[in-house]
Amino acid sequence: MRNLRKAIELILNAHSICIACHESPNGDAIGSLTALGRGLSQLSKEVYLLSPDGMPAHLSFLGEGLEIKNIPPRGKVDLLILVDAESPQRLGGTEEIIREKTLIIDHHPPSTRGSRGVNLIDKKASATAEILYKLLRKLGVKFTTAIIEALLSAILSDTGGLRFPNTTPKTLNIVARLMRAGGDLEKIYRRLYEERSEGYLKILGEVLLRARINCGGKVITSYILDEDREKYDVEEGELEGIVNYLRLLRDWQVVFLLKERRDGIRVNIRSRSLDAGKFAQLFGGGGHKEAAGCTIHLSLEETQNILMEELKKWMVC
Ligand SMILES: [Mn+2]
Repeated sequence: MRNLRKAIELILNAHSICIACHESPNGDAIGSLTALGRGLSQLSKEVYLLSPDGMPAHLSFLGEGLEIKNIPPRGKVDLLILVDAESPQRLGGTEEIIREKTLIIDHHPPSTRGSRGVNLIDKKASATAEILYKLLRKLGVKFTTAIIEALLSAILSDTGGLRFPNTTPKTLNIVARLMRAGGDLEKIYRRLYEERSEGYLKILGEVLLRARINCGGKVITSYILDEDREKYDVEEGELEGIVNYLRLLRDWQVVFLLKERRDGIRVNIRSRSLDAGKFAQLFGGGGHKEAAGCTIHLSLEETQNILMEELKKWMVC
C-alpha cells in the first residue's frame, strides 16, 4: 500500500494525536475511530477522539471506556488523523483543528486533491478498518478484544455482513485472522443487526411501505420524514444502513433513500450499475461506485423529481 511507511512515520513522530471520523458516522467510521484510538493509546500517544455527530446508540458498545468528543480539541495537536473520511470537509463544521500534520486513512476515492499531509488510501479495501488492520499490525499494537471487535464491526457494517460486492478474499482473510485472534463474529453480527430498537423496526416498516418502484423494478425510492424520528423515538445515527433493505427486488439497479432533515434532504444511494459516487458528486456529495450519498437543499418531492430526472440521463428507464 502506497504511503504506509510515511503514515507510520507520521504517527511515531507525533505525540498528541486527534483522530476524527465523518459526520453521520456508520459502523466503519466508529469502528475505525475506536480501534485506532485504542491502538495508539497503547503506544503512549496522547489521543483525542472526535466524532462530530457523537455515537449512534447501536454502536455505543464500541466506545466503552473511551472518551469520545463532538467538539475539536482546544489546543494544537501534532497530528490529525481522519478515518473513513477523504477530506476535512466531512467533519461537519468541526474541521478547524489546529495541527502540525494531517493523515487521511480511507477507502473512498479522494474528492479533493492536494490536501496537506499524507493520504493512506486503498480504494479496494471494503472498509477503512481493512487498512487499519495492516497499519496496527505494522505498529506492533496488541490486538485486544476491544480492537478486534471494533475492526470486525467496521468490516461487517461496510460489507452488509460480508454480503456486498466489496467483500473480497482479502476481506475474508482479515476477518478469519480476527476470528482466530478471538473475535466473535456472531456476537458482532447480532450487535449490529439484531439488537435494534422498536422504533427502528417501525421506521423500517414505513420505509418499505413507502417504497416507490420505478422503471419496471429497476429503481426503488423511499423516504424517512423528520417527524418519524420523533414519533418512533429513533435518533438519526441509527438509521444509517436502512437503505440496504430496499435492495430486495431481483432487477433493482438503483436505490434512493431520502431522509428529511432540517438542513435539507440527505440522499443515500445504492447502485448495481451506474457509478453512485459520480452520480452523488453532481449534487455535491460523494462515495463509492456501489454506495454513495449527498445532501440536496430542496423539498422531499422536488428532490425525488430531480433525482429521477438526472437518473434518466444515466440509464434507460
Ligand atoms: Mn467505510
